[in-house]
Amino acid sequence: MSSILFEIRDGIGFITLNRPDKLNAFDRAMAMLLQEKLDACSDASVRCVFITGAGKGFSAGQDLAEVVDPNGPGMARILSEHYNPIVTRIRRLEKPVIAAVNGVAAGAGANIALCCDIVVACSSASFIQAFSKIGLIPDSGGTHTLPRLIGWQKASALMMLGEKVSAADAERLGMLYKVFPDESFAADALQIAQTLAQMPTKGLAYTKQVLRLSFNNSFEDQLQDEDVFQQRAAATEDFKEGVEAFLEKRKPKFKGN
Ligand code: T3D
Repeated sequence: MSSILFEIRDGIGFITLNRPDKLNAFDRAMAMLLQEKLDACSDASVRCVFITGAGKGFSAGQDLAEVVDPNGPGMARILSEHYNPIVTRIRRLEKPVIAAVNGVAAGAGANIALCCDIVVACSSASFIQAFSKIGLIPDSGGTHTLPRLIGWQKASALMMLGEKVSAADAERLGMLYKVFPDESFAADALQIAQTLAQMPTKGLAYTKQVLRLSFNNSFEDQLQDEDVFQQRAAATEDFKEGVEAFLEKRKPKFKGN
C-alpha cells in the first residue's frame, strides 16, 4: 500500500498521508511522494487540495527510526529534500489547500498542517511542537507560520515546552479555522473543499498570493499589490460570470478560469 493515497474527484485533489501504524510519520518515500502528488495538483482539473491522515492521526512528523537508520537519508537532507519542498509547494500552489487534521499532528506534521490555507480539525485532534523534546528546533516553516498565527509569545512557549494543544485550544488561539465534532468531521471538512472547488479558483489563488505578500510589505506596498492582483482577478472569466449571475439573479457557475 502506498504511503500517500491520491485521487482527483469533483475538482478536489485528495491527498491522504497513509502510514497509519506510525501515525503517518514521514519517511523519505512518503515525503517524496507527497511532493509528487502536490505537483499533480497543479493540473487545472484540481481546484482545491484536501490533505488528511489515514487512521487515528494526521501525522507524527519525522519518522524517528529513519533518523537513526544508517541507510536513511541523513539529517542533512531531511529538511532540504523533504520538508522544505513540501511546505514551499503548499504555499506556492495556486489554489486553496485544506488541512483536515483528523488526529494528532506533531513536529513536521503539525507545521505542514499549519502552513495550509485553511486548517480544520476534529474535536479529538491535537497539535504538538514536539521538536524541543528531542533537542531539535521547529522546522517545516513553523518558526515563520506559528508566530504569525498566534503571536510570538504563545508560539515561543509552545515551541519550547512542546506541550500538547487540544483542537479547541488551537481554535481559541487562532491556530486553525474551525473544529468539528469527531462524528461529523469527515463530512464537515469535505463540505469546505466542495465549496472551494466550485468557487472562482483564480481569485482564490490571487487572494492566497496577496495575503502572503502582506507578511513583508508596508501598508502602502500592500495597497499596490492589491491593485495588481485585483486587476488580474477582474480579467478572469469567473469575475465576468460572477457579476452577470448577480445581475441576472441566478446562481453563478464558476469554471476556475
Ligand atoms: O532531520 C530531521 O529529522 C529534522 C526533521 C524534524 C521533523 C520532525 O518532525 S521532528 C519531530 C518528530 N516527531 C516526534 O518527535 C513525535 C514522536 N511521537 C510522539 O511523541 C507520539 O507518538 C505522539 C504524541 C505523536 C502520539 O502519541 P500516542 O500515545 O497517541 O501514540 P504512540 O503510541 O506514541 O504512537 C503510535 C505508534 O506510532 C507507535 O508505534 P508502535 O509502538 O505502536 O509500533 C509509535 O512508535 C509510532 N510513532 C509515533 N510517532 C512516531 C512513530 N514512529 C516513528 N516516528 C515517529 N515520529
